[in-house]
Amino acid sequence: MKQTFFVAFMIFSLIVNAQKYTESTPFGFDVSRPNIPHGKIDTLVYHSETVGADRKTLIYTPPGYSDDTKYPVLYLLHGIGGDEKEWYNQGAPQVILDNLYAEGKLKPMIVVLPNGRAMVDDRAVGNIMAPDKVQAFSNFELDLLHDLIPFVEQKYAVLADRDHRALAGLSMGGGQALNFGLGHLDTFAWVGGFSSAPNTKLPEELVPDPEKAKEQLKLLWISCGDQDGLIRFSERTHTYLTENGVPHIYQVIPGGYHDFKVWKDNLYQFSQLLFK
Ligand code: FER
Repeated sequence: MKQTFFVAFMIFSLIVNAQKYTESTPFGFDVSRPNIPHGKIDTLVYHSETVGADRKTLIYTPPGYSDDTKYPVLYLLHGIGGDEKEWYNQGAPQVILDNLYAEGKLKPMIVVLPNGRAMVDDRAVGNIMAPDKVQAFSNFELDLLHDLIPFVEQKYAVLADRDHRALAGLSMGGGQALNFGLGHLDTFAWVGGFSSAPNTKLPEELVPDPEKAKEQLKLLWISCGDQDGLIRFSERTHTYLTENGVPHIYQVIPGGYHDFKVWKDNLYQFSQLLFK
């Protein structure tokens, strides 16, 4: 009898693990394929009234981008040690997304990779934890809403409404995405926090009106590696959302640390859900 239970348990485990496996990223998802169409990464400069300076942003346009079509936009934010090039240098978003387009798995979208440290010297140098630098991640809210989004929307062929705007980020950028996205549901309908940092507002401040959030959100994605020392910030948000009946995806990545393995996996999965 014991043996029967053991065998049944083993079969059950295999099925559960197989499902987990198929959910995660397939081999080669982040390896550049030469024989498929490629999108384009450009560095642009916009004037920020908020900061009082010209600021850089990277922008990825999808393969076959044309001014004759209007595109939705994902704003994708970096972490405390990064800048507008962090995703590009370490996360290969252009490779991951090119590959997804080649497989027909992605709605065509523009991806904006801003510098989320809204201050005159926005480089990730010196003490990246210095209070003025941490404060600059919070100040980015106004830069994003009043300077960057209007710039993107006059420069590119963009669907300029909440249903076609997504905001996501990693760590400090995850906190920003949850704070600004959930704080401005009239601007963003798609929100994702990857391994969100301690800058994430308390859940009851993030979502003071669960009914409104339920009505307005198209997607709320929260994820974190189970080995990440910051997981409690994702967990407490998830618990509150569950208690208040706000639909969301909560993904805990087994064996996941605070690194780009997790964030690339997140981008791969999150991007496929957008604008559908
Ligand atoms: C902190 C720990 C981590 C913190 C920020 C972080 C502002 C951010 C980490 C990252 O962006 O990777 O105490 O305080």
